[in-house]
Amino acid sequence: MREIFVLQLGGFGIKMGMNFWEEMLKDSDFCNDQVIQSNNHLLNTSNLVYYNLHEKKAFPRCLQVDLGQDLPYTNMDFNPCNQFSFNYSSGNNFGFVKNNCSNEIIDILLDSIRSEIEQCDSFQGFQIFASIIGGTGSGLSAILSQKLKEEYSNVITQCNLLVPSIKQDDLCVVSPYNSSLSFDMLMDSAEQLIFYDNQGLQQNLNRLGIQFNYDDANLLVSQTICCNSSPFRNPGDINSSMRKLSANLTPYPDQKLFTCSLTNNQYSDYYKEYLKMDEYQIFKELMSTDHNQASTNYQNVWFLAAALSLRGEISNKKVDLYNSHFENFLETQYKRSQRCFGKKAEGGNLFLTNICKKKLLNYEFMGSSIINSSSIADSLKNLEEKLGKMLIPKAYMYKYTQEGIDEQEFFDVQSKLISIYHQYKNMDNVDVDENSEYWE
Ligand SMILES: Nc1nc2c(ncn2[C@@H]2O[C@H](COP(=O)(O)OP(=O)(O)OP(=O)(O)O)[C@@H](O)[C@H]2O)c(=O)[nH]1
Ligand SMILES: [Mg+2]
Repeated sequence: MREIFVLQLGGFGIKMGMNFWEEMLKDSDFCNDQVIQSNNHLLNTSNLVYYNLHEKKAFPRCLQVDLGQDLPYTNMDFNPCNQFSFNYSSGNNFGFVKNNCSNEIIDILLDSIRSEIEQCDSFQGFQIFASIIGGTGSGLSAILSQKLKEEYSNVITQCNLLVPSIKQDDLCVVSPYNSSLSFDMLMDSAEQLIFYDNQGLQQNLNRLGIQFNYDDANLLVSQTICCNSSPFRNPGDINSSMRKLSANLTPYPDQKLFTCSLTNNQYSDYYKEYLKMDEYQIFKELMSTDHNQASTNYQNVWFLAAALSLRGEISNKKVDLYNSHFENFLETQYKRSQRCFGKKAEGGNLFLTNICKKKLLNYEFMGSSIINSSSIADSLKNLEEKLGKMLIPKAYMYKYTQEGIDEQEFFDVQSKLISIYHQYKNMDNVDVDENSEYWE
């Protein structure tokens, strides 16, 4: 058993996480309102990664925290000991959360996490769901990730983060401050940072003929996380784990920023279309900009590594076959890797592909990807530019300095964003024969 513990932090983290658990339930063999007769019963189920036994009920293994408001109603049962709402208003301010939550509240949360982890058999890591646009999600994810790193240094922390969109403005005027300060701490403490943004999610929904709304956007993200983590829960060709994912996706320590795509979803019209798809199309979708759930562009970028999680009756032979469809593209990417890693990558090196034969509901095929590409430079540049614009007049900065954040911190974070941006961009400049239009 390799358990994972989920932390749902702030408004987005909690709402999207609720969808995630509903998806997980569809993918599991028993419901959480079923009374568990014995530990043996639980041991025989495949959900152990996500469920624990408490008062004869199996609950999602998670912590849900919002500072300012009550948690939303849901049909599912969660362990009440792991649900927290406090009478604070963060004022959309990362600084307020960092200053006011450091001791008292964080200790309560850590106790709760500790008691869950103690019950685990072979704990493998944390998944954090949060938006780093507002105050609560940005502050709590950063502080908790740092504390967890100190206490559980040998496990993996994967952060699924809603970040500011590139072209759309956020509802929160101070989002550049919150996102940058949180990003800085997460870079030091977490192993995987996966970016989603509402512009990217809107693009996906519009493609399916759906107007953007939070419920559908959250469903899309939750299904993607569910599919991406299915190799950890189900038997597959490679015995996957969060650590294996990290090892394969992260060639250099700072290059741990990822984007995600999903091929299929619950919308029936689209599903019918999807039935006609073959492996070639699945693969193409997983690598195409219009399926990217962040608003970064895959054209003319370098794919450092990708993990594909495929579900359904897909054979290894077919996977090899679709690799051969993309010979030109792969050849370009391989040449890049030869320049950058001193070693020419081969199919298996670039793509960590996991096939899980167990279907999810009635979906014949579905697949998701986690991609480490230099496209993420778009998102970093966006963040740095928005931060830079606010730093010149130092707008709203007093609200953060009042909470104990030093002015210099903002400028240090800006330098860090620029430095990581250049690391990705420099890789793009490796001179190889381009086959840039291939995916679009
Ligand atoms: N896709 C999606 N985006 C959301 C949702 N809720 C909020 N957002 C976006 O995320 C940003 C941050 O919102 P929250 O997650 O509510 O913020 P928070 O972490 O609770 O932080 P504060 O309320 O500022 O303390 C908002 O400005 C919205 O742009 C949601 O359910 N789905
Ligand atoms: Mg909130």
